[in-house]
Amino acid sequence: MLDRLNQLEHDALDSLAQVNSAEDLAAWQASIFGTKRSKGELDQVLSVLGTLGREERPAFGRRANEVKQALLAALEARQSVVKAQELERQLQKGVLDVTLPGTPVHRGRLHPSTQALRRIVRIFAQMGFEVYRSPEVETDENNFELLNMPPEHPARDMWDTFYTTTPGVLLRTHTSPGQIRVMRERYPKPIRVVLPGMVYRYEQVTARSEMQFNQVEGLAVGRNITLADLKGTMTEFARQMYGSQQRIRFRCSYFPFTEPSVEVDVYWGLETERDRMITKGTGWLEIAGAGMVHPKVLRNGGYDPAQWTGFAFGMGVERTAMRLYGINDIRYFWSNDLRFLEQF
Ligand code: FA5
Repeated sequence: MLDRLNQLEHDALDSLAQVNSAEDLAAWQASIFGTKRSKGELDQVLSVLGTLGREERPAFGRRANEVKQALLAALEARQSVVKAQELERQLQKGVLDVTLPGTPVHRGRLHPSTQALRRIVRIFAQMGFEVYRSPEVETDENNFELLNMPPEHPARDMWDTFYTTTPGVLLRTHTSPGQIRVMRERYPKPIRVVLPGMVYRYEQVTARSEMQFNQVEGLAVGRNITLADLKGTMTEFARQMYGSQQRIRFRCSYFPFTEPSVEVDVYWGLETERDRMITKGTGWLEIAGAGMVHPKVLRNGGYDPAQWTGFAFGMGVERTAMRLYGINDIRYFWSNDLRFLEQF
């Protein structure tokens, strides 16, 4: 019986030495060790164990184990040889061209609104404005009341508002409530901050208006700040953002929280029907509302209007980006179309 084992080992090692491919290797393994469905040669030899006499069994068992281990070790060694051979063959055939570029990994990038917002903030940072973060979910008090719009004030109609189910809590319609937060925190120091972030309005969406958009609020409070400072700041901003060729204008306007109030427009052009829609037929695109901080608002922030003055502005980030990149429909920003997003 031991002879049969020895013979099996000898023959199996012999045939293994002839194996040169992964398929042949698998076939060899199945023939010796068997598969789920069929017995291998080793099993067949081992099946005689039951027929052996008591004295023969230990020696046979020990030897059978040795043979099994030897064959497994040989299989493993052959596997690495065959693998190396296969790689060598593929290289010879030129199947694997290691100089080919790999599968490209799609890299994300910043959203055009974020890019524009950062650009705006960078320009103001150069002029000494520091970034101040304020929340998107606000109180009615900060968003309206302390900005000189008591309940039932008709000016509230300028901002159609998303209210939450908690009374007195809403999604901010503009970044201006941040003015109150900064003033209350910083009093009695002079202030020069910008407040960037998303705002929400229950509005009809058109080529020039969205339901959600970013604003950058600016606030400067000091001892001798005048409208000339506001004008100079906005003019310098436009020069840095668009270059000195860009025409801008200041138009009289009304906001309950500034006095006097202006609107800042950039020249867009008036050639196509789309230009007419975007600029309301004027050729000018409004990018910001602004003005001198209303005395009541200064007081609500803790600053005595007899001693302090200030200017504020609220700039639309997507509008500003529209002019910068020549985007003629604001709806592209949130429509999540890669053909648009990948251009930035
Ligand atoms: C305001 O929101 C005032 N809080 C601005 C302000 C701040 C005035 C500080 C005075 C002092 P207005 O609603 O006009 O104002 O919006 C300001 C800017 O946001 C607009 O000039 C425009 O650029 C942008 N904007 C307004 N509505 C939309 C909209 N629906 N979609 C996209 N951008 C908008």
